[in-house]
Amino acid sequence: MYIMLILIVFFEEEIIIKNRRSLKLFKKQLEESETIALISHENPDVDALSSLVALKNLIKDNYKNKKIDIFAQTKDINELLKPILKEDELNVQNVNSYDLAIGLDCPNSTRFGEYKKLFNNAKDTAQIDHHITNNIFAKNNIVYVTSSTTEIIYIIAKLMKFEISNKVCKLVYSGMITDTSNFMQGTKKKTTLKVLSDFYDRNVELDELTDYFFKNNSISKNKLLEKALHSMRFYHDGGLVLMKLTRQDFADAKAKFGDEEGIINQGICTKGVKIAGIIVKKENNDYYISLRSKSGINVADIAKKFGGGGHENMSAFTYKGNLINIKDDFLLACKKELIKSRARDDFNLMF
Ligand SMILES: [Mn+2]
Repeated sequence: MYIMLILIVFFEEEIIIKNRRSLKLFKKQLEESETIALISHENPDVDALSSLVALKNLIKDNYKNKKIDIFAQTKDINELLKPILKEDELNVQNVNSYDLAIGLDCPNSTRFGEYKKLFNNAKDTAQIDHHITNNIFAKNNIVYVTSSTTEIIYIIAKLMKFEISNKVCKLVYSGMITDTSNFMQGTKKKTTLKVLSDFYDRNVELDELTDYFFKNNSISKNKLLEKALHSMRFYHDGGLVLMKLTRQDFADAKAKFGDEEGIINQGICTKGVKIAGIIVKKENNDYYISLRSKSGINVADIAKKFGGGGHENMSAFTYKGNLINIKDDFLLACKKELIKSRARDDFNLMF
């Protein structure tokens, strides 16, 4: 009991002081709603899908008689993501309208894609998100910049004294490691380490998840990586590297959209590079641009200029149109960030 109390105080001081009212309201919203829709962003990643399934499980395990459906617009769930979901679990609307819609891992309501309407039509709304660029669009906003949305879900579950299954812990960890490239980038907070410490105490098998997400590249993904490496172009004295993947590249590698995830790390891991970008051409005049940076450089600000967002060292935006139209502005935005840069390559200068 005493340990539990300390834990709650610990988590409380980290996140909830600002959000105490939000959390109380969230509890009330859950209690008062019979039908709940959990909605994440289009083209969901591991954190998005794990958040949906983890929160669904937590509600099911801790409340009786709640109808919960989960949604995220997607054309195709890639092989790596498939095991997170039960078959036919995603995007099945079992009731006409929902008492409560909860946005997960979604910095703005546009990112709900076709499920934006469903969110807006719910009687009540809430959201849980970790993006620094969050638009605070729900009635109840639990926004806390940390490793992943799953981390926040775990903290909330802890504070609400929920029963937390091992399965939920594994989903939480999956979101945490994939959104931080195994804690190499993204955000780490004191709570991140506390959650890991909890998992350690619980003896949750974590290493096999690391293997699954980071030592499990398909041959087509490796072929796609080869194409991306070939396309590398350096700008601003090697401070910026850009890679590009076309539809033809995906076809040649027999890869699917989503397989490019992680490839950008090869760019940012390059000596001297402080900003890396990968441009994925989805259709003619339809691009997805993902950015990474070394510490001290804010690529969320760059993405924001082009209608996107994300985290300080990890961001993205979509662009519909001819890339030529934004090329100069984009290169200039990167240059401005590079000039501000404190990122260092020299080991001796770090001490
Ligand atoms: Mn996320």
